[in-house]
Amino acid sequence: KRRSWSWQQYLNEQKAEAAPPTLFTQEQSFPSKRTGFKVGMKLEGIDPLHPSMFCVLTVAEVIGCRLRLHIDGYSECYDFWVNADSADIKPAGWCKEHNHKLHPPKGQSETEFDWQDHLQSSGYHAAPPSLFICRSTDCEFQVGMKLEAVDKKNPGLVCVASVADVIDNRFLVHFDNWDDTYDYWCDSSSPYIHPVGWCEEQGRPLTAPQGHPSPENFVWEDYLQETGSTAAPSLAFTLKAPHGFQLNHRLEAVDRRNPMLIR
Ligand code: MLY
Repeated sequence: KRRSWSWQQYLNEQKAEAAPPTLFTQEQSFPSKRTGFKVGMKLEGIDPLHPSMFCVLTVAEVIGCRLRLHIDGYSECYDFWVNADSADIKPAGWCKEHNHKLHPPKGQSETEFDWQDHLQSSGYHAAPPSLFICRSTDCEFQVGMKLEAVDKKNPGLVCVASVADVIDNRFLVHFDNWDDTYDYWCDSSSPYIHPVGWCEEQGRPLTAPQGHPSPENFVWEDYLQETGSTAAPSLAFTLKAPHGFQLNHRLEAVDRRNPMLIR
């Protein structure tokens, strides 16, 4: 008896890959959409006031698909809301696995913090990794690359900036010699970032790094040399975030001429 048609067999025969389910983003309709996150679950995530910092978090409240997150060991006044599909949250253990610094709960040292102990002593559980959205890890920007970026807190300024961190398809813009409170996460399609040389080309002023000996005479070439860094390649700046689909990915699609059929 012939075996019925199967995706797995077909993909093997065609030496093709299934388009990853994560590429089919669901629309989240707030507030009716439910989320699997529950009050008390613990996780890791970006502190919105210090975007360069990953902190130990607890879900404090859930409404629809929105979560109020509490930073362990700190006052409730630092609690913040995210959508459950936020790119800013990661499962417990993510930082260690991806070589990122995890800011421990207040009062604990970085070296002594241990997730197992923390969960055990608090009696809470880690949010299951399946609740977090998998994301494309395509990013042409690398830590240390230089660029010109708008300071979102002073939007009239385009400034000398660096890629300070890369996670999935996003990167952290940091302004040279300023503190991290000006930092922000963006992807390659952000309208706030430009390649080295953009200001000159546009005849606009470029704000030099803080403390630069002669900010009026800032020259990229010299600065790159002094700092031993490279400019982010201009081709890395895109119009639209890359979608992640690749040539030859196989998928199921409605036949438009016969919309009852999914082939
Ligand atoms: N007047 C402000 C401007 C700060 C700009 C910081 N950007 C470049 C990151 C100040 O001096 O604090």
